[in-house]
Amino acid sequence: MKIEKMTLRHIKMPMKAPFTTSFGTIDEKELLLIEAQDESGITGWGETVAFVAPWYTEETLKTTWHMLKDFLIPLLLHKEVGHPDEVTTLFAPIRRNCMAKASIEGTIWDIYSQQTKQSLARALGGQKQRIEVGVSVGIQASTAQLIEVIKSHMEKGYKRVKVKIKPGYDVEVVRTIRAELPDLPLMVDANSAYTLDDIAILQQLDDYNLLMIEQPLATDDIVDHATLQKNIKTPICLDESITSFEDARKAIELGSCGVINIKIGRVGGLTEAKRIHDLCKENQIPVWCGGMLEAGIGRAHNIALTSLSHFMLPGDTAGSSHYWYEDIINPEVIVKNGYIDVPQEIGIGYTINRAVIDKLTISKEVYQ
Ligand code: OSB
Ligand code: MG
Repeated sequence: MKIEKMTLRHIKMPMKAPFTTSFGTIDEKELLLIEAQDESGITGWGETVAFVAPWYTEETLKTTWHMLKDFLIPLLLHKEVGHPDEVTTLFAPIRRNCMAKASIEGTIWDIYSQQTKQSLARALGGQKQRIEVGVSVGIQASTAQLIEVIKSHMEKGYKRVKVKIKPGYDVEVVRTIRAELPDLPLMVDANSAYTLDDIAILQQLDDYNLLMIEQPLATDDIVDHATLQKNIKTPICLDESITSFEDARKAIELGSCGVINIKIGRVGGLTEAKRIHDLCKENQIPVWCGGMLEAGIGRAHNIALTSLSHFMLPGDTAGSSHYWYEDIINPEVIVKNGYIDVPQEIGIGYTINRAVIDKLTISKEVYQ
């Protein structure tokens, strides 16, 4: 295929409920959509997951726009691409900027799956017909409110609950949840809010039968996490620290984690995500698909990726209605009894809702 035209749109979506982590609150989501068209008129879509501020990783909406416009789009436009894996080679001269790379690589996987007349899930090698999903709950105003929110998600059938923690909002919160909901499949995510000085607090979390503790220490660390893992029983799940296959290989070698959360944007695309999946499978490190409050296109890519066999734990891919009044795809993503059906249609398996996208668009640029 040859990409002959790319359209970049900046959209802003109101969220049904604000989402609070150890670093702040998001109450609306801004993102870039990339629409790529090949020489035969097939279009593929991608979505950026970087936030407006660099609290999760260093990328932001504006850095992804800059990388796409000034480097990545020029590298891809009018070039012959055989297989989506080749995009990694094409982008090799550009350091990091994983979220920008992933968003554009997604368009190529989408077009490739349409060209080869298969679902995106199948093009990636996915076999599951349906995937298990959980839900990530942000920091709430009170523990009573948190428990109410958790109960409402359990009623909807979600397979596990993740709660955000931060220093001062941790052991006591987990103790209260456990007292009320002893059998809940529960995990916590710190988004890097602790250091090794907090080891005594993190050790106390061992008493509450948590599935895992996600990213307790620094975003770029795998050394201190290895030390921590030797001192706690609960498996550590790395999120921010794993930005590539090489990071995953080293973390596994060092014993820095027992679980890895794979996010397409964080690792630079579906090809790298699949490589990390395969590595973890070989090394018996369970993986699950993380979430970045994606709109429908990113969500569809997450569902396709999660259909790979070693995504053996419920991910953070909740249903569209958990986040959005109106999603940018049709139908929206539906969760039933904690499962999402993996679309079997050609491509991502959802249609793009251009009317909603037009309504949400702040600006747009065309490259050809
Ligand atoms: O750390 O997994 C995270 C949301 C934004 C940024 C980082 C994270 C999250 C979530 C929510 O936990 C996942 C989701 O519902 O998409
Ligand atoms: Mg996380």
